[in-house]
Amino acid sequence: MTDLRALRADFPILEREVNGHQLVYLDSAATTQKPQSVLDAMDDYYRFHNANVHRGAHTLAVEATEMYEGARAKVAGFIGAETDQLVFTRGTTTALNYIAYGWGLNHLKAGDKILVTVMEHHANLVPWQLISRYTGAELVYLELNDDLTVDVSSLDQILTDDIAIIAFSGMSNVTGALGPIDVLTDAARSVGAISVLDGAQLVPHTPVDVTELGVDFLAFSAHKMLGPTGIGALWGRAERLEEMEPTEGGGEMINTVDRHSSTWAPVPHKFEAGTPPIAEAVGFGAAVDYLDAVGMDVIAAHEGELTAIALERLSEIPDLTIYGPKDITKRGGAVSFELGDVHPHDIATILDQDGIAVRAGHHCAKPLMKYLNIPATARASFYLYNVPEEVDALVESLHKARKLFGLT
Ligand code: C6P
Repeated sequence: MTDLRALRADFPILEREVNGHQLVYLDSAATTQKPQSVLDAMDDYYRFHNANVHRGAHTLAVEATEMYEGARAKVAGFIGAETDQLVFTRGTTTALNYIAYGWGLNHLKAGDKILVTVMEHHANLVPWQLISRYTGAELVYLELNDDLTVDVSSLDQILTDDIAIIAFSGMSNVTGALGPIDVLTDAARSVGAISVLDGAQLVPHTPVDVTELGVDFLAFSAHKMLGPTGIGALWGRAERLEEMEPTEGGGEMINTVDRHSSTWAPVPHKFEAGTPPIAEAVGFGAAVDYLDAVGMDVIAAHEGELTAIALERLSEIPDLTIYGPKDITKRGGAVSFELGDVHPHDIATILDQDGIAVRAGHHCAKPLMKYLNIPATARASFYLYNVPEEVDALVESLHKARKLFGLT
């Protein structure tokens, strides 16, 4: 398998112990660990260049602005985008809210429909529910196939001119199922709707080029791709960003301000009101540098191999149910499971005693949990720094949990 083992030395936290065991970090879908280069970039910014951006003529202000705008160019380049089509946001959630409020509120009307899928994260559902309330638009759903991929067989009946937005995830944070990106972007185009891709779990794990994707908007978070929390990105087609209203007003985002009205700075600045997260942007830039140096193809292949091993080893454990596609070509590396009738929170607690970090809960995907008729799952998720021995540790600990809970 693609051996990225040497990279582990770049991640200081992987050396620590938890509960007397070497940390086994299998919660990268929640947030990823950070390499030294990201920590150093942010530290260097604060130590030597800290100033506010776009405002001052002094040397530090110029350097800070160059670092902030340089980070924008790096992140845009990472997804094949033009630099001025990349808006820094607080994360995926904020980016999706910007689209919902900035585009949806100004373009939707009663009778319009917003098409989503049952596997969406709340970040790609609740903003649309709010906008539906304000505009009278209606939320409609695509259901799932038996393997928990999105069922697009009913698209022909659902697709009408009333569909104004199709908003969907590139990869489910619960089941790992990949979204039918091509089918849904083609569908959107065929009825004149806009397409919105939640890339929170896609962009960190596979090469993404917006010039090939065909979507109108893409949202993603730095912290899920080796970068810091508090920053993410909204990419949009130039004409869509022009059509979109700013959802926050304040400093930095204006062209002129009179007593009763204002005009906006050009995109992307019209969406970045106030002092932005400058150190975080610098860290985001360092994170995409790191990912680029490893190669997104290499990362995708590594995770695919690791996920295949995990699926095979986990399915050997009696009483264990995996929720998600078994076909590795239809999925990424978020693996949700249940062990008998043991509550997933208890599973996570037992695993933690062995130093293994997994997430348990509804994963902010309650409609999906309801669809699966379960309250929660335990979830292991992988990234470039994970190795097969960590899958072994997970499997061994789950066998222990079975015994502890009297599953024979
Ligand atoms: N999922 C998880 O453990 P933010 O919080 O804004 O960075 O990302 C929100 C988000 C949006 N879409 C998908 C598919 C996601 O997985 C997430 C975040 C984390 O699964 C926290 S719930």
